[in-house]
Amino acid sequence: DGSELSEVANYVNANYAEPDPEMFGVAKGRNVIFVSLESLQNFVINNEMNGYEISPFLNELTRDPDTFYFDNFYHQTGLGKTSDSEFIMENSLYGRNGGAVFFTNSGNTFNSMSEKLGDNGYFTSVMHANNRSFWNRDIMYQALGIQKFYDVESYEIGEGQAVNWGMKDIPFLEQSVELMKEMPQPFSTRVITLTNHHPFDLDEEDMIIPQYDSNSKTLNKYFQTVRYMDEAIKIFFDDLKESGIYDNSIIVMYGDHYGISENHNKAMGMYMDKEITPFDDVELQKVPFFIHIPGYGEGKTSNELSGQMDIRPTVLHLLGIDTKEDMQMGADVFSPDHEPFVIFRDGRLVTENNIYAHDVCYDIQTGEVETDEEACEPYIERATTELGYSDLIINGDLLRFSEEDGEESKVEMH
Ligand code: GP9
Ligand code: MN
Repeated sequence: DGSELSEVANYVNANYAEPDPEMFGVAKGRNVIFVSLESLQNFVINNEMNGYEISPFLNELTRDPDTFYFDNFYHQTGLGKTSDSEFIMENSLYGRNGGAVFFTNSGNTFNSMSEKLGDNGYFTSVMHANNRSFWNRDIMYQALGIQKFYDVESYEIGEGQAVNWGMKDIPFLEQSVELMKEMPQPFSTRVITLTNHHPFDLDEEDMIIPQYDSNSKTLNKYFQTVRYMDEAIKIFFDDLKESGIYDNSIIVMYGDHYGISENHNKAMGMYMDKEITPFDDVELQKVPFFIHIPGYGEGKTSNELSGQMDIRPTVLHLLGIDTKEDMQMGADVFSPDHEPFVIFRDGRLVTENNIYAHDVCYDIQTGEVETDEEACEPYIERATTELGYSDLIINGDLLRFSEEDGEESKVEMH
């Protein structure tokens, strides 16, 4: 009921991080183009495989003055995979423990980033060349107040333009820019890539680098599909520049979740030249996070410990939109008060000094078991509280008590 909501609100308010006035509104009025980078883990960035650069364009971006690159940033998804990442960045709340919140709670009231952008005059959409009902997106997008879903029917998939799960990233992104040209501005859209998806199949002609040579076919092929996606993003930036959309936009890109599961630890161990422990497993959950602001000039690589929960407040603040009243579990990464603390859906956690995984508290510097027995305790308690509050909001549909207009929105299909 309402009293549970105010208990959660107290917790959220206590953790609110005031935006940095230097950053608040630096992208005010611009379009925002989110790019969900399928299965992209951070370990490939600025790294190579048997002498081949894996992600040359993204690597270049890490050194680009118009780009902030976060190299200590974690995905926080659970079983809902891509859909969980969408849920997290829209709401700054955790997905469900046992299943995809996109299926279990699509009837809830939310105060999503898209809805908020819509209230601020933005045209909001998602672009993804898959069936609209996959992950229950068509229904959940209504609850999230997304105005239009450019699903597979918005795209023309020519001969040779599909592989693996569907439309290849290069033609998908090319056609997406064409569709963006028709959008009313300012717009906010989330472009969801697909080619770098398990089992990482590619057509011969799209293999820019060779496969790796471990005992895991999955890992071997992963490097190739990452390389392909990187090429697709490069072309996407060029197309955006050509279209004239680029200068008045910001481009926010994030890895949605891991691509290489623990089942491939032996092969990962060969690649990383060490045995993969539960400690390493946590660090492997880092995904790249980029904020590209054309013309900004003061971007850098940030080592701030952060995660997907932080996307919503960070981006809204860059656009000059306040989030003080919002029920968010994350915080603005640019805020001086941003707390370096990341909680996973399964209860694992990362602090500045420790990683906690499967009942063991590790020293983050050495990867060895932490000698201070109490080091992780307060954070474990915080994690339990925070996950519990997020669940309370979702299970109790508590945000319906804070809805002012109570309007039902309708998502338009292709
Ligand atoms: C499917 C795409 C991939 O539409 O989002 O889903 P995933 O399996 O990564 O959750
Ligand atoms: Mn995915």
